[in-house]
Amino acid sequence: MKPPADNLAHSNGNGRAFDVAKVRADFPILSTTVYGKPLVYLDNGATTQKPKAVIERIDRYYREENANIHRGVYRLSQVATEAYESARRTVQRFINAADEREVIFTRGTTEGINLVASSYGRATLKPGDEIVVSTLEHHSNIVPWQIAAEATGATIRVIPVNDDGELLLDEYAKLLTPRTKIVAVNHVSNALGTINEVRTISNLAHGVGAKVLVDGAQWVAHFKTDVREIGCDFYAFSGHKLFGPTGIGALWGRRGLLEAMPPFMGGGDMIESVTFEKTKYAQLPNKFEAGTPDIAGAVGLAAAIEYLNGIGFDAFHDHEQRLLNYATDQLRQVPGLRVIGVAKKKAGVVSFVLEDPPLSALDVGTKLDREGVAVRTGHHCCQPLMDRFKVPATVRASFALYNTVADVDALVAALKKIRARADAKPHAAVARGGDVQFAKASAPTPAAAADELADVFEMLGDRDARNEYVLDLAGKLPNQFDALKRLTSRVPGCMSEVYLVNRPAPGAGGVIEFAADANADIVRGLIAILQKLFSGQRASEVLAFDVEAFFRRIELDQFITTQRRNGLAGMVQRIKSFAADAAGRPVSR
Ligand code: 7TS
Repeated sequence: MKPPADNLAHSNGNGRAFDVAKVRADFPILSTTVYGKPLVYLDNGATTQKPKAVIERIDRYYREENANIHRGVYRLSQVATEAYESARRTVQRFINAADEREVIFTRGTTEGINLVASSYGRATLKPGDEIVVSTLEHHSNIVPWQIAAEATGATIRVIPVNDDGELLLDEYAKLLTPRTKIVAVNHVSNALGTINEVRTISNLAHGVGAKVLVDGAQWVAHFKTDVREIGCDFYAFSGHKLFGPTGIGALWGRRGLLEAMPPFMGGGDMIESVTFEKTKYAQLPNKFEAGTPDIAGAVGLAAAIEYLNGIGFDAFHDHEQRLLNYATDQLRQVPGLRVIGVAKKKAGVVSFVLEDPPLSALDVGTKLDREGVAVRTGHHCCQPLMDRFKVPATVRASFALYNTVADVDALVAALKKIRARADAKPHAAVARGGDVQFAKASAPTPAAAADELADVFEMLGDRDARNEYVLDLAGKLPNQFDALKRLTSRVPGCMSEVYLVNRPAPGAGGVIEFAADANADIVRGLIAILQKLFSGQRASEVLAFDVEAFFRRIELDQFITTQRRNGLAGMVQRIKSFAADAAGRPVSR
């Protein structure tokens, strides 16, 4: 496929020229470098970058307009109030809401959904009622409903997807009955990019009297939003995925519904009068905005919307679709790459895995980072969807209006390089069937092993050198993933697959050994570190060793994320439990 010429100004077919270079110049971060390489930012699904117009507007707000709102009689408070309320009207127009009072400022999509699940859900749901969500949902459109269901006795039903990642609307129609009270679906799937038929979904739900919440987190930055045209009852989105600041978002709801709903949170600014006998709540929208809101955030969000309006959605729609098609086509040229989610209607998101032989998403993401390419790896807060596609994680590139063909080329070139290097690398000995290799002691005690490791870390000094060392340890760990997978269950808490078995060391009383493997190199390196510390050591010493203190000592948090730490904690827990059994003691946590 010939690369589309989107680095140059071109007409989008609607007669409006879209000049991506000009747009890029509005975003200061896009001209920065990482590891000396130009930043290729392809994680817009997680958050978008901010144009100068937004950064400068927030700056101006704090320099010239800051005061608390809705309460001061003085001039500055009136200026701040007007900036905040004018932002509400900007959002109202942006989503074509009928009334500005229908726009509630929230911290983001998550809070908007929680507001509805908690207030509307708990006030209306009864035992036997049903909430319909889809397989494509982000955890933030699943868990709040589970909490509401638990509190009320309602149950959750799930719309299935086909192998392309499209919702099965026939199956959805069959789920709808008079018991259905709420349908909650996203407009665009963050993990796969599928665009959902929210208008049809709303119509069908209304046919059985259910209310509909649409999670617009991944839609609003890419397509025009019209809540009245969709016909839903609630619509939630986040400012930070729309080129605005973090910590601000909006929930739109039909006025009648919002008026009937109880408050979500209590506090200042949401009341009309308070006595110890009876408190009267304020009118919309204040009823749902307890406490001092993120005023600067709302002002920044309005600046982001105005910035986008200045460009026009029509102007960059074709650009994003062209990038999506080009990326999908180019990525398929990478050996062993499989795209997950090939819906007919998609936003600019490509999720993929590398197979034959598999490379873990985590390792691919880490290596892409070294090339300056920022992508998201993991389950994308969509674990049920990952289960549906039988993958633990994917690598996801997600585009915004400022991305270019050159960004796609950089991603694809880096992936080809990663693939070629992995294929060329000799693998450590592979254990078969029963002959799992257990590690012997690396030092007389865990404390002595810890001192040795700490010395190496100190000598290596910087984060990069330490990272290399951990990857080097990974390279030396025997490759026994399949054998261990057959022997034992997965260690919980880790995004990559980790298998770990313990045994009493043959011959030596009270000594334990363990073997483990994972499908991500960095995790294999961590396994090697744990083996150096604990394998071949006395169970009582393993139990007594303060592993958290050791992790702090080697500053492990410098190069491992919280999620990897959860996995590490899962491994430590399994080793310590076994040591406790071997020593005949309860495990202390
Ligand atoms: N709904 C969808 C569809 C999302 O993609 C996200 C965030 C949320 C809700 C939650 O938004 P928040 O602003 O309240 O956090 N999605 C992602 C993502 O795909 N990668 O990081 C965050």
